[in-house]
Amino acid sequence: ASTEQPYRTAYHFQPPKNWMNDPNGPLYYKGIYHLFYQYNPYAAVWGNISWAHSISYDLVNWIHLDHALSPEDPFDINGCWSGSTTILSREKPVILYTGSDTENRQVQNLAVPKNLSDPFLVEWVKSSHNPIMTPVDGIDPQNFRDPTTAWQGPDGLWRVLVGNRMNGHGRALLYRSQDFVSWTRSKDPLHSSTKTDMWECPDFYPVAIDGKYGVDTSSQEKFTKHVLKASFNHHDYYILGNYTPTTDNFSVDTDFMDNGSDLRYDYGQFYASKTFFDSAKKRRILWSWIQESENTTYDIKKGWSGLQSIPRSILLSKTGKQLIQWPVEEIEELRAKNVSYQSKQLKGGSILEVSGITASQADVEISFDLSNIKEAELMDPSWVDPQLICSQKTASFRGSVGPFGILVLASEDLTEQTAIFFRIFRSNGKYVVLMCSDQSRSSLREGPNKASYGAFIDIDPLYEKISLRSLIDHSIVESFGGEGRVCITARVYPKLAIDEQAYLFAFNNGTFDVTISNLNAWNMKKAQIVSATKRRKPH
Ligand code: DQQ
Repeated sequence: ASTEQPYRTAYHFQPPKNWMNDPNGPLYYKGIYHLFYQYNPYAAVWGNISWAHSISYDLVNWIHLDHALSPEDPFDINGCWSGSTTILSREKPVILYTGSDTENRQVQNLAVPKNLSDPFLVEWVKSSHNPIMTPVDGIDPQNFRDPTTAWQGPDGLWRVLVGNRMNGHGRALLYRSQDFVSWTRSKDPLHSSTKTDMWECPDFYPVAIDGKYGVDTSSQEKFTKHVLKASFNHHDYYILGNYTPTTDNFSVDTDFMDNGSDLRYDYGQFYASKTFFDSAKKRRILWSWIQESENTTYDIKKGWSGLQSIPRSILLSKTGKQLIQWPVEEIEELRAKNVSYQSKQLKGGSILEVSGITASQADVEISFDLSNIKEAELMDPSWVDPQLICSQKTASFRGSVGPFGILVLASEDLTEQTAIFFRIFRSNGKYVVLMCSDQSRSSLREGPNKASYGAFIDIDPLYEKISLRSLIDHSIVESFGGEGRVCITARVYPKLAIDEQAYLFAFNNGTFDVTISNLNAWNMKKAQIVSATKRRKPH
């Protein structure tokens, strides 16, 4: 960040300039992490979509390479849209992606590395068989895109999903292939829903039951559940179920938009995400596009648009009912100066400044002990929409047990603040914990969208501390409640609280006292993100 560019981040992935959207084909190969992404080489708005390509040894520091795919062939002339990579036998990675063809039809294409002995996989060759899947047999050519990473069944055939819309509803088409070039569509989609619109960027992968490790996409381990993610309605939703590879039957535990079930990777700004299996550390890692919350005119003015989330490792929770996400451990290498408190009482209606670190670029962990939990407010049965409760009961709205949490990217006088906090309610002898990210006072500027985000979090405060971790990086705050049970990402654009003028506080705006059992805050160093492009010419 600089005076002219106060919203550039220090340790989130971003290209030097222009438009970026979906992460594509993330991959670990021969000691190197690869990230491809939807990119406009010419402007800070969507268009001319190419696959930009960057590599890393640690998921923190990155080197930008030449673009892997550019829209220059009849089968992708109107854009090289989203897709995935799959590692075939004998360590051969391939790309499947959507092309928007000469007639603006969506088709699926294949590309392979030009030179497998180049560990950076800089050059990619599009298959002479392209397009390899076309919108035939009644498939809507405008809604046929975003192939997943393929997986291999016990019969040796490869399977892949493609997002699709039929009669206004979302579905994941299933294709099978022996040779990865000729694909046959299965009669039935893997899954579909009448309650959602088009599914963009589907993702389908196993997670271990009661396990500490991620699972390879083609794994046939028994003790797994499968996750199906689809992007629609501006959010990334997922469902859990049991997948039988012999029949390709996916029987779900809960379905999309079922009564009250609204499982999302993130309850803030987070879209078109994609996972991959990291065979080096045996973990599954999630990447996601984090959009701006500002208007396009401002994107053009600042010359860039879009971030990627900090990659998160994903596991199934002990309850088996949801996923747990946590920033990859490598990000902790950037932790520098630390301040910490233990057993600090936070009286009702009080605020505590956490000084001594650069609060615009920080990693904060805090946990709370509640002693007066029985005094929690009664939950009104009509309060079913957590985001709505968070936007009505903002951080400045007094409660009993809560709101307590942190104020980040705050100005010294607190006129600017982004509040991440919890409120506890009582309901039928049980406790309900609400987590909010309140952007309503995040900026004195008029332009940004300041909507609040929120979710209920599966914590029983009688038995557990309430914990929060927030990664703060100039214009993004990624928050993880209850050790990764609820994630909320917000984009904010403070006018005063920039660089050294940003402050961090813990606060309790309930009537009852709470105790900070532990607080740790670190300055974050800047990640090294550099360019090593040969062919790209300046425009
Ligand atoms: N972005 C891509 C599409 C995808 C959408 C185009 C999701 O392939 O459906 O840039 O953000």
